[in-house]
Amino acid sequence: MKNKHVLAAILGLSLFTFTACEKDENIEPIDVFEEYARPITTESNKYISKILSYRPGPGQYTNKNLGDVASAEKIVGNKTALVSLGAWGGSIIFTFDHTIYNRENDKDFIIYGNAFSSFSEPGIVQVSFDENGNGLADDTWYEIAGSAHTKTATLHQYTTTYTNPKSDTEAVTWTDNNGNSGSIAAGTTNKYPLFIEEQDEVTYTGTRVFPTVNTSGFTSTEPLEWGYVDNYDADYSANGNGNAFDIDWAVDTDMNPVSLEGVDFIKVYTGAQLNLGFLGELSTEIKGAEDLSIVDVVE
Ligand SMILES: [Ca+2]
Ligand SMILES: [Ca+2]
Ligand SMILES: [Ca+2]
Ligand SMILES: [Ca+2]
Repeated sequence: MKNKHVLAAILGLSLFTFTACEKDENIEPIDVFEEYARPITTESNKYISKILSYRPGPGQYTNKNLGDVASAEKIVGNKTALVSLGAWGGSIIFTFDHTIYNRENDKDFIIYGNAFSSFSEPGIVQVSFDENGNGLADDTWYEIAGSAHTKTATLHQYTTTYTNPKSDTEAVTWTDNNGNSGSIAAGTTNKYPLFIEEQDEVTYTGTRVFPTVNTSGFTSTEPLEWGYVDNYDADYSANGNGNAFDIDWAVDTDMNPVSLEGVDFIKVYTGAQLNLGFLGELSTEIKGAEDLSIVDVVE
């Protein structure tokens, strides 16, 4: 190194260029996945280990049982609790005690909901790898593009702003980035999430899908084909009403597929904005989540 410095002083820029090239050849690029993936061990648990964020939309359960922070915490470590995400855009972010590995040609995790054959409330999934290794979900998010993501009615880069009525008896009103507006029907308590930081209004961002609703007779909602939470799937109806996801379904913001070796963080948000009359607003529920990639390592 010392000699290089002396030579650099003599030869100037041309040698600087030479040493720069030499440097590039000698330094191996960091394999971010190898560096920061949290391995699966015999001690690893297949269920959620921690809730990182719970920011529901307004809703009939919001601020109450099924819609408060305590309810969110209960989905840790099992698949039989229940938390509601409220109206469109309301979300939860959770992690596991290890990285979920992307299994080749196989699904990688299940999220459990409470859908049944005539009633689905599709939630949209996003995944993220802890690429800066700081344990925080502050990395790039990729959305799981389910069957409805390519439908023409689906709204991408969609935002909705909810306003806190600061009243127990007034509806929560909303406006979106398409110039539409609406409200979450009033009840006897304020339906705006009263435990999030934003207490005047909050803006949620994501994709909005449009499940088919039948209002003749008993109100029912049809499941989307595949790729959503709380969305009836006959294959899993006997197994806690889960929906299984393949990390290979993840896309970037331009809907281009991305290649991820594994994910650390999963976000789920309510994917539809629908008033279902006496049933209240459509809201995604989650009972827990389970890593499937763990079976490759731990029997
Ligand atoms: Ca996979
Ligand atoms: Ca991070
Ligand atoms: Ca619901
Ligand atoms: Ca539900």
